[in-house]
Amino acid sequence: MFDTVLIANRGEIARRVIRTARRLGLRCVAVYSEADSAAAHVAEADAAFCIGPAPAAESYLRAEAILEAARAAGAAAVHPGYGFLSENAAFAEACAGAGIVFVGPPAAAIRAMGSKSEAKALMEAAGVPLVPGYHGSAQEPEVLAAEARKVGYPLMIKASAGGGGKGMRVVRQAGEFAEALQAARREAMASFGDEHVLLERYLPSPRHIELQVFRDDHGNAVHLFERDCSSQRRHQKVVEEAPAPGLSEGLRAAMGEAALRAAVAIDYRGAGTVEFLVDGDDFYFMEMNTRLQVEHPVTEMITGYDLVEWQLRVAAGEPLPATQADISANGHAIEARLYAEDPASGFLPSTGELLHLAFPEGEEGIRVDSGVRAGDKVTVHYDPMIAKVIAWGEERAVALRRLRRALARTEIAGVVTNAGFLQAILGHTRFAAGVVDTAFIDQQREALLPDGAALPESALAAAALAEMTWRRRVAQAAAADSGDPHSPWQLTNGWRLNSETHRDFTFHYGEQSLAVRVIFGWEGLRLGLPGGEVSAAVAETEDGALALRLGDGSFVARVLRRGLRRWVLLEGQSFVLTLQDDIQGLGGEAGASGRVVAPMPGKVTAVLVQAGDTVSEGAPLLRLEAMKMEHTLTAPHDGPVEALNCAAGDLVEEGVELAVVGKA
Ligand code: MV4
Repeated sequence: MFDTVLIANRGEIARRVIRTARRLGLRCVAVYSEADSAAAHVAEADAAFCIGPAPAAESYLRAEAILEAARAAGAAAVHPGYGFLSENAAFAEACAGAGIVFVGPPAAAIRAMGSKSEAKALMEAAGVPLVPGYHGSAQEPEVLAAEARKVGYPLMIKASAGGGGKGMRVVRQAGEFAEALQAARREAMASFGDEHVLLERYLPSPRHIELQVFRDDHGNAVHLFERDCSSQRRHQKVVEEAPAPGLSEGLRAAMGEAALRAAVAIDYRGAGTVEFLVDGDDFYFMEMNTRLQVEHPVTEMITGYDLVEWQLRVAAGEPLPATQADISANGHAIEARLYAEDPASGFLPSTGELLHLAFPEGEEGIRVDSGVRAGDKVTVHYDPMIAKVIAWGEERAVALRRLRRALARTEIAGVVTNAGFLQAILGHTRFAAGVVDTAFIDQQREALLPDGAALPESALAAAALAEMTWRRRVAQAAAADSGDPHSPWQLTNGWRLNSETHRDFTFHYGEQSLAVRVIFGWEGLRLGLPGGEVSAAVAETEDGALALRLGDGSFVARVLRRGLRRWVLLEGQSFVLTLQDDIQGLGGEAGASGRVVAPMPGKVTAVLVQAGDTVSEGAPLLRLEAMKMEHTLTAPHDGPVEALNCAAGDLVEEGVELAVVGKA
């Protein structure tokens, strides 16, 4: 085994590889971009090398910089993780050229699977079933049209160099073929620089079932059963599980054998995945991924093996740790991928700082693989996956319940996530019944997408009570500082003033404006909510959450604040509210320094002053459109506008300094 391994990746998979390498006693070397200098994978490594600026093309994709780091660190092996350089044959070759072991298959095996047409020809020769179609080298439109007639309709045109659905076209009838061919070719050329296509009979709603295979240098080859990854959205996997529900033993065995034939045919080494389309009792080779996959934990949970350990052992020339007869599947595992993306706005990635991040720890049958910690930023530079939450159970229904509960106990503030979408998938009757195919998510869009429903009153109440609690704490601290023992803020028994008092808050949620009155009554707190008045109580828990009572119901929520935004975490969901306030009232940051910062990400719609103007306190400086509202940012005090760092039309991040007002 090697002494030192370099992990040519970041985030969740870099941490995952470090975990196993460390357990095996290896020294772990990380590489990182300038944006990742404070990332978890860097902190956890024994040594780390910066390999360039944030864009992946200038850092994680720079083979030369990574090999230089490997040489400098004395690494004997490079683990590429998934994505980035993991399926780059030239990188695998460059590692070999530098005398460093690439933890993955030989370059030739990567190349063999890189072209769909050539892969299909190899698989056909190896006796692996293919979707009937044409994958020849002749590409003249007349030849393809004649082949299309043989395949029959509906059919699919696929870019040979493609993957992930790019350059794919469904053709329903012969009359549409010529035009679809042109379009598919254009797309293939633009995406891959290669206009070669193949034709296949179209399967309207197949399942995506993939086999985990492993092969060593000693002629041993095994499979570790299948994963069902049919729950995909735009070719992005969302939920994966092992084993595939309802798959017959006959089909499972046949697919396992076919996957091994595929691995042997290309003289494969290490971990690989053979993807199949399954249609009833038929299965067809789709493609082979020559790397460890994101969803490998479900296989680990049902087999009990550590696949990263297997990868490292095989790369070091050791034989596979188990034979096919040793390997059995135990129970069921389901994985859900938590992404920083907003289902309500077409799944746009959501960037920002993770203000709070907590996963259920140490629960039976639960595993969480995450690449980030609270305080880290989700940026536009990398994949927005926050974590994989994986649950195991003796029975599928148990794994499913455990996963749903684990997601409900996951708390994420600072970015919008797909947690609600995941719960909707996992809670769908078809998912529970285990009859999901690749058309499921599209077909069930309506049922799975958030309906933009009203904010739960409990979330609004939590926001108001958190605000009250926070302001009281600030005021108490101020009173304590002032040393006035008679200040009402010194009272520790609540708010016993001479008469009932109240405090009004207005929050914005989407398009809605919601008023809440917190009433400090003789008999205790009451809340005036849109639905009426209700008695209330609030206490802080040890870990900073709020234990709340509303009428007869009790619940726990957590409220995080950033500028005027409030993240209310409740039952695994997060609600983003904006407190209506005069923005200069935010004071804190702006007040003393004269800095005027964006209280939330948004668009500057107007700049009302010029640098050098003299303004007085409260004078409007800029307008910012954010969270669907327009805010006026005002001068924190009298003085000259010393800096103006934005122009109308600019998109600004939260916390960015927009202007500075100097002292008069
Ligand atoms: C297909 C198909 C139906 N018939 N091929 C999509 C990604 C690419 N790697 C293969 N894909 C498909 N190929 C034939 N002949 C349907 C899909 C497909 C799909 C496959 C797996 C998982 C999700 C999918 C979603 C839409 C379409």
